[in-house]
Amino acid sequence: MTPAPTSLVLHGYRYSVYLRIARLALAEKGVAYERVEVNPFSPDVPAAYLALHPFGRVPTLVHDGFVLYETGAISRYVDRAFAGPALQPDAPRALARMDQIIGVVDSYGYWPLVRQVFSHRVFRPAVGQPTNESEVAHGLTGAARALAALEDLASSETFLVGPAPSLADLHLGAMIAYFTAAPEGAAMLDRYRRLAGWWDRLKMRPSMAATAPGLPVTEV
Ligand SMILES: N[C@@H](CCC(=O)N[C@@H](CS)C(=O)NCC(=O)O)C(=O)O
Repeated sequence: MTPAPTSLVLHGYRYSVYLRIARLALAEKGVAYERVEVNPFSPDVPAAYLALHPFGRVPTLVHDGFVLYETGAISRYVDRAFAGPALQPDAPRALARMDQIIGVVDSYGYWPLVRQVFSHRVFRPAVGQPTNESEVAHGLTGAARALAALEDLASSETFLVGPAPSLADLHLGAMIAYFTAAPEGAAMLDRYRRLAGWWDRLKMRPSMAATAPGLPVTEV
């Protein structure tokens, strides 16, 4: 019997770092999918999307009717459900380190790196909104703390937890791409030797180019 065709749909906002993490996982696995644009910051998020994601955030993946939200769950599912290079190490300690780095990035990195430094220094000016310098300053303080912890956790191998890219690289990479778009962010990353070398390697991967969101040139 011929297997039923697979439907794989990723809902998300083009400028979302979390959407990009899911897209990076799909790109690294070489999996084709359909994208549906949803802006979670708009006042009228469609009811059909809120039925998929009760918190109204992005992304959400729908695979043959199986609905999954939370980026960490999506990227781990993509890694397990599809063929392609493994994005999670087998060794318990390397896997624990990967999970730890993802947790640190979500809990202590996202807000200062993305929502404070990138949003206020890069995104908001690009869409004609005012920058709050105190958000940038607080973001730089928080970012320094997060990057110092991540510098300590990063392996001395090619990628964050070993010789091959893992979900930790994709999680942090999506955020560092935005953070280093701010001049202060790029200067700060240079002070962390391991992370700076890691980023020089990671940013050259085809998956990074394939998922680059670009920057808005008009108001969103
Ligand atoms: N814990 C969520 C976080 C996702 C998230 O915060 N996405 C942002 C965009 S990068 C969002 O939807 N923000 C909408 C809002 O804050 O209202 C996940 O891992 O998927």
